[in-house]
Amino acid sequence: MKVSELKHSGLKKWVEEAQTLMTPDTVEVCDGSKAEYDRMIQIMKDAGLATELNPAKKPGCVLFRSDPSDVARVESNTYIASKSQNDAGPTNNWKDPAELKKTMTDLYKGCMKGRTMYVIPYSMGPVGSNIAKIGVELTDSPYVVANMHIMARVGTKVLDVLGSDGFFVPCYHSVGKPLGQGEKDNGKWPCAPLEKKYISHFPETREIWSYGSGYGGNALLGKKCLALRIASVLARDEGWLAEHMLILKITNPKGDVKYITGAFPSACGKTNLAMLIPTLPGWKVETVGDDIAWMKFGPDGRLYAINPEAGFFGVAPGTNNESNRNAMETIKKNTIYTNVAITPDKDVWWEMIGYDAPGKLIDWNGNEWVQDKNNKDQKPAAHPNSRFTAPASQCPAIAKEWEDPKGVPISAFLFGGRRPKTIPLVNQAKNWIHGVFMGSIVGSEVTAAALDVKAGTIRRDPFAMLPFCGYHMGDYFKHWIKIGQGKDESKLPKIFFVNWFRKNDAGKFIWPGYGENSRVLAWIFDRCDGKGGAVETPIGTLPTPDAITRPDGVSDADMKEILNVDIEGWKKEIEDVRANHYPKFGDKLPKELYSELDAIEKRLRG
Ligand code: OXD
Ligand code: MN
Repeated sequence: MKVSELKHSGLKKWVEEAQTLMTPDTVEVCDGSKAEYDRMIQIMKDAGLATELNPAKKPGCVLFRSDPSDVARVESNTYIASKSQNDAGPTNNWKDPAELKKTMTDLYKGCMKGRTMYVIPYSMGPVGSNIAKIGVELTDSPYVVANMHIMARVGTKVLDVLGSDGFFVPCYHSVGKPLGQGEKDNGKWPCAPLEKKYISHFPETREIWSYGSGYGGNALLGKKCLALRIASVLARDEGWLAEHMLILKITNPKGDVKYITGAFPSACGKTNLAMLIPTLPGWKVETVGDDIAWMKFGPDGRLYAINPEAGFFGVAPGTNNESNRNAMETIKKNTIYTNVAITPDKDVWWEMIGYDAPGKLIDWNGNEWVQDKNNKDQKPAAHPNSRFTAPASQCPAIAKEWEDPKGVPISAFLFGGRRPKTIPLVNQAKNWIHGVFMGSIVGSEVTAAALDVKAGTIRRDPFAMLPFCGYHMGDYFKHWIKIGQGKDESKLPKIFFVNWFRKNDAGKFIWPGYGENSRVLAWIFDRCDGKGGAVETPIGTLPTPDAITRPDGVSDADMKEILNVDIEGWKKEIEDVRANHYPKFGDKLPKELYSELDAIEKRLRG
């Protein structure tokens, strides 16, 4: 389809203006077809950017290597440009929208020279669902087009729903590397240097402008930019929730079904939990989503969730048949790999894939790499934030309801993070507001998903939304409190804090995690029906010592330790929240949360 054929006059005008500004050689409106996807991959093979993997082992799969400077989300260059700085809040990078647009307009001038501008109409959520939202991304990256084909619903069917005057979120994206006369990428991933990367959000006008990066959340604008940062603002204004949460379906041995969502900071195993294979006999877990949940109240007063995405953009290292067999099955075909290593027979390999590197690999930088297990300092073959992009429909555990436009009714919210000490295996909130308090203090040991945070330290990441909330976090907490106000609490999801990552004094994980987490999910399932052995403690409702069955290797003493209320540790936790965490949100921090803090402290003092 040509731009002139676009039926939506606002869309047509916006695309034409962008064309004048960015001066691409050609413009293409994406139809979302398989032929289009294949053509994008071919263009990138021809440009030396995509390598076809062994069709006997990984049919329909390709590998990309990004520029070493463009390997993760850049939070330092991510902006919330609301009119007032106070609306973005102290935890977002703020810029004045008019100034930022001026700076970026200068960058966008002529930025697509020598390239094609692709117009990608996309739907976050099943096409036509009343929970779904439409975005249109303009990009000069065929890599982005191909990834968007997998991660969202794209093309003509979205334009049909948009009609001649529907609402869409306009999204600009350019890799920021115009080509001179006759110049080609020649196998070099195009992007701009760090100081020219901008991932900008304009919450009042619902716009996204991204420049200079071709990687993940910086460039696939439906995911973090639309489905979280812009959607969080829409959700606040319209009374719903846009959350950084997985959605799973769990069935007990009697065949009763519940749906659970969970918020965990990046790199805490959300994808693994969403695809968990229970070790508990008779239980079944199926996947609805692994990263984002949009939730609205249904006519029955319950919260219904949809997964706005259509694919998984998962971290490869650590994914193996033990940690996530369903993911390993999902990514056997039709998958885009980025920054993993490649074996001599053109299969993929990464750290902790479950077997040794077979021979001489090519690492994510394109260099020869031979595994040296004696060298603890050997650089990894796959980048720690290397990824797979795979269609959700290929997941063997995908729930049949995953595309239900109504969404699925949620019984429980989980919050969690990597916490080696203090935080017990599982802890149920006493009520909604206590649960909001739990969400507000989520923290985790930092790993590699973001480029610019130091590994190894504990970063508080309330609701796992700190990098993804499009407005002031204090107002966000208020929104969560409001969602529960005046509601029948029996219909609201029950809230739980979980921690699979407790370590003993030798630094070893006490709880085996993965499939064994089904034991904890089973307790949560029963608690939603008011069952399951439970004791009231100063920090919340904990399982009785025998309420959760022991996996192999977990002794009674271990269990006691991870279900213990560490009074001294909690006093420190409370002190840290009061002194260092809550003050970050200034006077917008809801007083209800300080009251919760006071109440827990009082209970801890006994
Ligand atoms: C992700 C994240 O999902 O960083 O990639 O949270
Ligand atoms: Mn995420």
